[in-house]
Amino acid sequence: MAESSGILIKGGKVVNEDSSVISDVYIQDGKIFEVGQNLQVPAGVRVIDAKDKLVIPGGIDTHTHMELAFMGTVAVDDFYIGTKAALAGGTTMILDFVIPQNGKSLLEAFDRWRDTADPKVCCDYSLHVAVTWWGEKVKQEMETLVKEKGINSFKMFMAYKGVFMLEDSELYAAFSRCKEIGAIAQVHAENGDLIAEGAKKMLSMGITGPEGHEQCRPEEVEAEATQRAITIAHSVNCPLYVVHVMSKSSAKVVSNARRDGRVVFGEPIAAGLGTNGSHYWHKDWAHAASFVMGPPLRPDPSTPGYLMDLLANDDLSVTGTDNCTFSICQKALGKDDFTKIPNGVNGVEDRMSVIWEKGVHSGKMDENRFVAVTSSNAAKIFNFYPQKGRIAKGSDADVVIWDPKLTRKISAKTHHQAVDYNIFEGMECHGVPVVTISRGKVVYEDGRLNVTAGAGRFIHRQPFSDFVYKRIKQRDQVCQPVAVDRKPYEGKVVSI
Ligand code: URQ
Ligand code: ZN
Ligand code: ZN
Repeated sequence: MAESSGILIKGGKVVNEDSSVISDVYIQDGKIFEVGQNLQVPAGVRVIDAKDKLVIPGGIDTHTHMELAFMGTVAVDDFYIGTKAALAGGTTMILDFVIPQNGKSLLEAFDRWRDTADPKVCCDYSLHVAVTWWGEKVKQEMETLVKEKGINSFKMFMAYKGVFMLEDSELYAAFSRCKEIGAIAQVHAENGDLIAEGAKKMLSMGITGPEGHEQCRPEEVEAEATQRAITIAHSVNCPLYVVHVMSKSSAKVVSNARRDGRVVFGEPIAAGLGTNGSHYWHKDWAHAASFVMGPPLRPDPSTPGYLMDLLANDDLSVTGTDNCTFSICQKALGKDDFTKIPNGVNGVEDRMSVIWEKGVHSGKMDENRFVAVTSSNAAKIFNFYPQKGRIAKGSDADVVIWDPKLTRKISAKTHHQAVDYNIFEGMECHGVPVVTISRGKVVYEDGRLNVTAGAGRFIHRQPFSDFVYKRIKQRDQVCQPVAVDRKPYEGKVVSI
């Protein structure tokens, strides 16, 4: 329950994606009640001094997989621990994924995910739905999910052959359906056929370690699929969202497409912005395996800086984490065969600090762009802005008091996640949340969490987000191909 007595955040610098101003923020009944100078508030209101601190919209993580059953086991960060850790890191909303088994009902899977998550989440959340197979039933259920369940995003996999992967003709049909119902199409962009062949080749050469994982699916396998998805989406005039952009090659494909006017958004994740794939060659198997995810982190050490540069200048748009965590004993399912290492890494607790350190403290972006890429753009793309993603009168009171000068050292020894390692182990980050407020309740302060399982709400989203669909609609009006009006040909025709 949101605190009924109000909170006054005094003297901080309120940072939105488009402006920074020293201002008080008055919170009442879970909402931002007023933003302004020297606010007068009723007696009994708790006052939090935010002098020399930033007051930012709570982070929105666009991409998590809490307690996902995958590759023979279940991700250890569940909806309770995962959202608790998110709040400790300054993230106040996650967007997770419903992933139906091939051939199974999307609606039934959605209801199962809701039943699992609702009693456990400590912060607000929403769900994307994966289209893991194609048929008339899927087409119908996509419309029901949009019209009745508040879904406006669907993820199609171009990888995981034989498990989740769709063929191009199915992608064409699924994207067409997304366009009809006003949803955004998301893709896991890797060529699943090449991955399957590459993995067989690695294993046949006796390469069974994590170094085989990256080498069997190099950057061009990701970039090729990214280009293919963009081409298919553009052919049906459907907006596209490329999840976990992990390489320079695929990031270039996204930025070139945006420059060509395509409606496409690229989502780098904390892992790709904060570390790289050289760890796959680490001599310690457990260390190397802990970085295994798909698409892989890239060994080119210039990748994190390059992705951050593109994120800073809006070639890439928004950040998630793909938090899908398997402890070492689970990763060990693949100790003799890298294709059996459950794919996924951590990030949900550390995303905001990693991006502040590598993005803002490095001088690549300013505080306003930081808010855009960690919060506002997610709310705009998935159509719940400014309910979230902004410090403004009437918005949800998901607020973080951020200390840009404070530093913290990331470690599995101190993190709140369930997973027993941290891919950012030892990283010193400027930019630390000192207070996290979730729908008007202080849930994190002085390094201590005060959360309630089930306190989070499911956020319904409407289709046809203006931020995504305005150009699409304009093109539907003015860019339709038309037949040429000409006299019929009356000349000779060869006989066959
Ligand atoms: O592919 C995904 O996004 C899910 C299955 C998480 N695992 C991963 O390695 N990215
Ligand atoms: Zn994926
Ligand atoms: Zn994912």
